[in-house]
Parts: sequence; structure tokens; C-alpha cells
Amino acid sequence: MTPDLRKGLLTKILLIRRVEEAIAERYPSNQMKCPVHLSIGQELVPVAISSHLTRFDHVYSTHRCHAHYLAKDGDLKAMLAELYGKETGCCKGRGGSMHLVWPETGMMGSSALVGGTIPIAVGSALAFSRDKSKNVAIAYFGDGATEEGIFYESLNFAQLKNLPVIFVCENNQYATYSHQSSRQATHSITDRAKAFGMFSQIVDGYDLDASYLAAGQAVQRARAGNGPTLLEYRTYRFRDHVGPGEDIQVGYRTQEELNSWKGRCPVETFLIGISAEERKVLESGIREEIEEAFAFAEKSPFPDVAKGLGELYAPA
Ligand SMILES: Cc1ncc(C[n+]2csc(CCOP(=O)(O)OP(=O)(O)O)c2C)c(N)n1
Ligand SMILES: [Mg+2]
Repeated sequence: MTPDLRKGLLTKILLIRRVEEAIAERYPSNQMKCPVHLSIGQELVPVAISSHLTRFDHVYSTHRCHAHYLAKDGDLKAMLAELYGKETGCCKGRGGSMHLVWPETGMMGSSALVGGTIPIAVGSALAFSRDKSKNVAIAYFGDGATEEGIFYESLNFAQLKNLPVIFVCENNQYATYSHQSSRQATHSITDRAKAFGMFSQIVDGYDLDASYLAAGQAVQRARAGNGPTLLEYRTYRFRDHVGPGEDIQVGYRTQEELNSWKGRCPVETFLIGISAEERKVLESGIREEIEEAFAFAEKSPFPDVAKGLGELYAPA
């Protein structure tokens, strides 16, 4: 990775971090009425993945979708307006935080149904394969989604048909308030892919080089017609399962565990490594972009209630 590329990726990670911190800060004012599942702590993974994608590659995401959307160059103003329930939002204010879409850059959608978008990504890959295009589809999901039957059906079908899809599991150890060890009979998610004969790999989701390399190899494999890959990224969320806090009082994880992951935070390492002057310039540019996007969201109009249901279904 060239120094310029590394800096570009870290700047993107920093932008996503600051966007979500700003959401967390403003959330208590109750202007964003939807639940928010923040990705703070997990941003490196989608940035590493997206760095290998074109706007013609398709990304499908989850309830925790802000970082996936921004890493795939989804429009920031339209994202924040969506969180504020405004007509200018990427789903015209009908979807909220868990339903972000920006087809112009290949961010094809996200869903609150755990595991729900995994087969849709496979369908997209099937279309790419039939069209003989070189495009790839990405299915993002959490460790919890691997407990859904559709996960196994999707893996089987993708491998059977040799489809250009990459299953990106963001294993943050928890599904809501339950640790993986209390939910799953075996812990190796990669072993489940191996059961279908699929290439799979565990990756440190806090290591930019390793994450970038693994993503690049998987994308290359898919583009070359060599089929799907499952990447299990080990990562961690710093905030609540849902909401702006840190979930320590709930009792399912300890402050020590959270601190140990924060101690490896790629954003902090990056900021420590640059000069104070450079940091100031970078942070103020990002702050300006974020302030502008929030102002846009706050000033935008709400949807017309009379047209409320009119936008939900495609015309017959
Ligand atoms: C089909 C379905 N079952 C249950 C839920 C409730 N639910 C929302 S998020 C979540 C946990 C998901 O955990 P994981 O897949 O690991 O993603 P993470 O929240 O850790 O990013 C659950 C059970 C849901 N939204 N959809
Ligand atoms: Mg999880």
C-alpha cells in the first residue's frame, strides 16, 4: 500500500468516525426519531473493502449501515437527512438510519432484518454472473446473522453456482446483549464456509494492511470467476448496541474489554502519527463537511403526510 493510499483510507475512516460521533452528540436532542446503531470502532472494515470496489459493484448492508454507506461513497447530506426523517433523505425520510441506499455508487440498500440482505447480494451476484460482467457483490452482516437459516442457504447457493459474492462478516462478538459463546455451538464462522467448500479467512479488522490485502484477494478471486469468499473480520463496537452510549451499565461486557479494543483504535494511532498542524487541517475540513450536512438535514422539509404511502411501492 502506498503512503498516499494509506492516508486516504485512514482519512475516510476518520470521517466516518467523526460523522457518527456527531450523530451521538446530537441524538439526545430527539430530532432523529429513528434508532441508531453506530459503527464506531468498526469503520476500518468497510473502508478496506470499498477501496477495491467500483461504483458498479454492489453493496448490501445491515441495521448497522452508516459506515458501509459512507465507505461506498453514499452522500452524507442525504444520509443525515434520512436520519432526521426528511424528504431530502436517501429514502425520502421513510427509512431512517437502518435503511440507507445510494444506487449511484453501488450502495444498493440495507435492512433491519438480521440476515435479510445476504440472499439479495447473492441474487445480485447471480445477475452479474449471467451477464458475464466482472462486477462483484458484497454482503455485510454480523456474527448474529450467521445464526439465521438464510445464511447457510446463501453460502450453499453461492458456492454451488460459483458466484462473484463476498460474504463479509463483521464479528464484534455480540448480538444485542449476548456474547457469541452463549449463542453458537461452534465459534468458527470460517469453518461454516469451509463446510460448503468455500474459501474463507479470519482477518484482524483493526489491521489496515491485513484487512486491505484480504479484501483485495477476495475481490480479485470473484472478478476472475473463481467464486465466493467469506471473510470473518474480528472487530468491536465501542458504543451501545443501539444508541449513543457505551452499554457498560447493561452488564454484558466490561469497561476493561472495551478499553482494550480502544487501545488498538486505528483512528487514534493514525492521529498520533501525524503532525499537530496536519491534524488541525484534516479535522477542521471534516468538521466543516459534517456541520454543513447537519445544517442541510435540519433545514430540509419533512415529507408531505398526504403522500406518505405513495413512495413505498414501485408503480404496477
Ligand atoms: C430476523 C431478525 N431477528 C432479530 C432481530 C433483532 N435484532 C436486531 S439487531 C440484532 C443483533 C444482530 O447481531 P449481529 O448480526 O451480530 O450484528 P451487530 O448488531 O453486532 O452489528 C438482533 C437480534 C432482527 N432485527 N431481525
Ligand atoms: Mg455482532
